Amino acid sequence: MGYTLSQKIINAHLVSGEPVPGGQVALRIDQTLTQDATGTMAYLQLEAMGVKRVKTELSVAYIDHNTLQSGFMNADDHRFIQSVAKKRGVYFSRPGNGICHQVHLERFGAPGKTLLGSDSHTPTGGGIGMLAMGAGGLDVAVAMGGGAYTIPMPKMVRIELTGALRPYVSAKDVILEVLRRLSVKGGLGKVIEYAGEGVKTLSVPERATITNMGAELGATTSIFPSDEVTKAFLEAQGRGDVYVPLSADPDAVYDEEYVVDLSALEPLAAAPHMPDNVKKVSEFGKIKVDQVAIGSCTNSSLLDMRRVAKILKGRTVADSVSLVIAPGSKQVLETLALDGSLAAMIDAGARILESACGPCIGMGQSPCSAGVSLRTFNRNFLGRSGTADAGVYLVSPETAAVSALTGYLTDPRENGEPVVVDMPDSFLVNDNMVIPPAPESEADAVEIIYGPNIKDVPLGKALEDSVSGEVLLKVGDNITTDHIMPAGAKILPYRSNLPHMSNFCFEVCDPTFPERAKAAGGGFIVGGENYGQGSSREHAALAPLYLGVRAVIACSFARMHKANLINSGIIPLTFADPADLEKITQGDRLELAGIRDVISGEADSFELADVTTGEKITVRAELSRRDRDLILAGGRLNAEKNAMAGAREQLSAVSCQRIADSR
Ligand code: MIC
Ligand code: SF4
Repeated sequence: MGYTLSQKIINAHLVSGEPVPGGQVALRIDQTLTQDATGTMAYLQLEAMGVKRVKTELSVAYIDHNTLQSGFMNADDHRFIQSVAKKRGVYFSRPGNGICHQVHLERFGAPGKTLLGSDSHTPTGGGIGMLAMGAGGLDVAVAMGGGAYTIPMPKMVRIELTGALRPYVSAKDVILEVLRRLSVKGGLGKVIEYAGEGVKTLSVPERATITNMGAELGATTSIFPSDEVTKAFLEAQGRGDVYVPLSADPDAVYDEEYVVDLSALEPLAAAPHMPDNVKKVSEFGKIKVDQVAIGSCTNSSLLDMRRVAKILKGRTVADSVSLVIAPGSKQVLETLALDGSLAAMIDAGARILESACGPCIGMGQSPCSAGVSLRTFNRNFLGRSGTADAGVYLVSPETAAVSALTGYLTDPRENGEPVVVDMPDSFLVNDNMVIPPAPESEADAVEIIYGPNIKDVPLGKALEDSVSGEVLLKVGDNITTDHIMPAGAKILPYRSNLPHMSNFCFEVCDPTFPERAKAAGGGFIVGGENYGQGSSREHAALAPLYLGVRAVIACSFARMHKANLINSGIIPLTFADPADLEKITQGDRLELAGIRDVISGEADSFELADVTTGEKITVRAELSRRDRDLILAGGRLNAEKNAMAGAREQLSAVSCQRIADSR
């Protein structure tokens, strides 16, 4: 029996574990990336672990999320990251150089390598045949220190692509179609491999759009083969030397298989407020549009931008529409400036934003009240745009550009003549915005600079014999990390200040949650299916930890959030019978009697007592031995404290220093 493409990469990086269904695999990580919103925490943790120099083949710190810099906080965080990067051996991609995933694909990614990023859209690298996964900052910090990354061995899904896309139908429509079929939880515990004749009709940026939004399927990662198209892309980036051909064996066995006929696809859109709420654009009727936003790590490549420019050229954006465009990288933006595309965009009335995440994470450009915003982004979760009652539709760049001109959600095929753009044989390469680390011999002299906004990483406490408390919040299915720990211009600046940030925990669901949690001295959260889907942000576990949450009981969990809860020492429990969710009401008092013994042992199912109703509910601890040990210790930072050379001493020394500095 042959191997799938991801099984081959997993086998080549296996440190320990059994790569069989139900097993866990610890993988050697070749490359890491961080972005600034998760990076400060990751580097604080790296410092806490006492890692003198990163041990990966390549680690890059990007600044792309918090680039508004309203107030000193973000600028301080960036200076901190830059100083750690220089000292510890990490390349530093300066603000303005672009969105981490776009830049990494262009300048650093390599087929067959493993990449771990503190951002859920790290699987963008699957577009060039990398096994690229998102993780919480602590897991990335451990990988930088040379530690393995452990995941449940994923199931294998093959999506065979046939045919070729027709004009005005785009890679975004491919992944929207996959989301329509599989849903936002359809990829849980799975790797999605693309294969078939249709693959070679797709360029690398198109493949990357598809693997990028595999995050919205909840997949561990998504991957394309590395072939002649990959080779040409890497050569055009001046990096042909990293090319290796890679594909699945013809007799590889998959757990699930699907076929997507590219030639049968039509332009699609995901309606508010979930990326799988997908219909054909032509089926939506006449929806008036207030804002169009083009960019994000999903759709900001040169290919996307040139298509947009061509559609806009010589025309004017509709009176009622605000069109914003953020090209994904300096390379893309500079090329557009030189080839006249930028002029065409500006001339049509587009507002050009810097190469960064920007509106995708609510950093500006929030739509008007009850506004309709068409976005080429990957997430349309409630409130993420910064306007609570706005409706965000996820669309392709072609649909976005044509609709910006008409003022209505428009099937781009109505634009007429197909849009044909060329891709360069060689991209404009200038890495002057990437600062290499100091040589190891000079690293001791580099000072790490902390700002007063940077506070301690909260630490969990060792698990007690029994845990009891109130159900502080009960929520439904598909709760995202944007619900749990929202981002946006108001909150994102406090990513290194958990005491302040936690005041906004669950703001979208119930703004009284933080106060109530503090008053109750902590307790439980109860949720439905796919709890914690979306981003990798460990803040969605650290803020509840700070507020005293001891366990989350849900019908099922998203992979990264479950790992972040475990890393924080919060117990993720599932209902043995999901119908039991109905038996618990917010405010009930729950008790996990003898939980320490349960977690110390092997039992995976036991009873939770609802003291208020007298019900006994069977819950499951679907946890490996390693997970259990982390929870017993009160989280990963605690568990690894020996290896971390006095983590807490260092953290408190650092914080004493910071308190002294801020006085
Ligand atoms: C996102 O798209 O939600 C983010 C912001 O990039 C997050 C990371 C974060 O919260 O900092 C992600 O996707 O992991
Ligand atoms: Fe940035 Fe948006 Fe991509 Fe997240 S999804 S990395 S916020 S562009």
